Amino acid sequence: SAAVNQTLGIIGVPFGKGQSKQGVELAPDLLRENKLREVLQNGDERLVITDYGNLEYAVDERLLQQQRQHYHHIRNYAEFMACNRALIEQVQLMLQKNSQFLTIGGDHAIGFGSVAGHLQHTPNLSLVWVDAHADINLHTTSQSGNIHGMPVSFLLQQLRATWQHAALDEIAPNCLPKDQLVYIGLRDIDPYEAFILNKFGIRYYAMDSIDRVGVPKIIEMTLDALSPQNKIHVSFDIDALDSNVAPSTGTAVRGGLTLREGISIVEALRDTNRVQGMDLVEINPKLGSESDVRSTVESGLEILKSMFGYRRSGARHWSNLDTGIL
Ligand code: 6HN
Ligand code: MN
Ligand code: MN
Ligand code: MN
Repeated sequence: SAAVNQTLGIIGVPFGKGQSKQGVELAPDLLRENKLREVLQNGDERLVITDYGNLEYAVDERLLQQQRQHYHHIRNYAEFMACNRALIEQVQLMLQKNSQFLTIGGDHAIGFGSVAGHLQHTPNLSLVWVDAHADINLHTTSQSGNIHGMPVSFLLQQLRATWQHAALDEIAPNCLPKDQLVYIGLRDIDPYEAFILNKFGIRYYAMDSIDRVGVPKIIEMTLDALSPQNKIHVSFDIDALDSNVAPSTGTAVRGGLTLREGISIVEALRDTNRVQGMDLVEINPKLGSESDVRSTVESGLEILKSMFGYRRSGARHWSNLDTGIL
C-alpha cells in the first residue's frame, strides 16, 4: 500500500464563533507558518498536497431569520451555519480531486461541516471523535450557549429532529448512524451529554477506560465496532491531549492523553488505510505563554505528521532513496 500515491487537500477554517475566546481563528495560518506542508510532506514525493487556503462564507437573511426565530439563545447560529454550509461544499470538492482531506480549525463547531461534507461524498462513513469533550449538546441542553459544544448533535440521525428549523436535509441529507461513532479521550462530559450518550448507547472511551486497558485495546475495540468497509473520519480536538503538551486551547482539561498516546491512536487509525478525512481544531495561539503556544503547535504537527506521513518506526520512504551508498 505504501506505493500508492496519496493526494491530500487542505482547507483552513478560521472560525472562532463557536466559543467566545479570541485567537482560535489564527491557527490555520500559524500552522502554515510553522511548516505544516513540509512536516506532512516529510520528503516523500508520493504524497501530493494541495492547500486550498482559508474558507470564506457569507451569512444570508434566511439564516439570520432562523437565528432570530428559533436559535437566539445560543451564540452565532447564523455564522455557524453559513460557515459550515460552505465547508460542506468545500469538503466535497476536495474529495472529488484528492484521496484525503484535512480541515484545520478554528474551533470544533466546524466538525459539523467537515464530517457532513464527508458524509455527502461518502455515505458509508465512520467517525472517531478524539476529544476531552463529547460536543453533543443540543440547543436546549447547552449550559454555555457555545456551538463548539454541539456539532455532533447535527450529525446523528437520532438527534437531528432537535434542529428541526435548521433545514439540515437541504444542506446535508446524509447523517451518521449512531453505531458508526466512537469517542476517545473524554473526561469532561456535561450531565445532559451523559444522558444522551447513554440513552442512545453511543460508544465512548473516556480517560478511565484508557487507564484500565490502554490505547492498543481501545483502538482494537474501536475498529471492531466500526464497519470494516467504511472510510473513517478522525476529528481531533487538541484538548484531547493533556494540557501539559497542549496548553494553548480554550477549554483545556487536565488528565488527558499523553502525546505518545495521541500519536499511537493516530498511527493505528492511519494503518487501517481507511482514514479519508481529518480535522485538527481548537489550537488557540492567544492563550498561554509563547512557549505554551510553541508546544501546542508542535504537538498538533506531530499528530498530523503521524496521520499523513511519518512513522516512528522509520518504515517509510526507502523507495525514494538512492541506496547506492551501500
Ligand atoms: N470543544 N461541554 C462544554 C460546552 O460548552 O458545551 C464544553 C464544550 C467544549 C467544546 O472543546 O470542542
Ligand atoms: Mn471538541
Ligand atoms: Mn474539547
Ligand atoms: Mn464542563
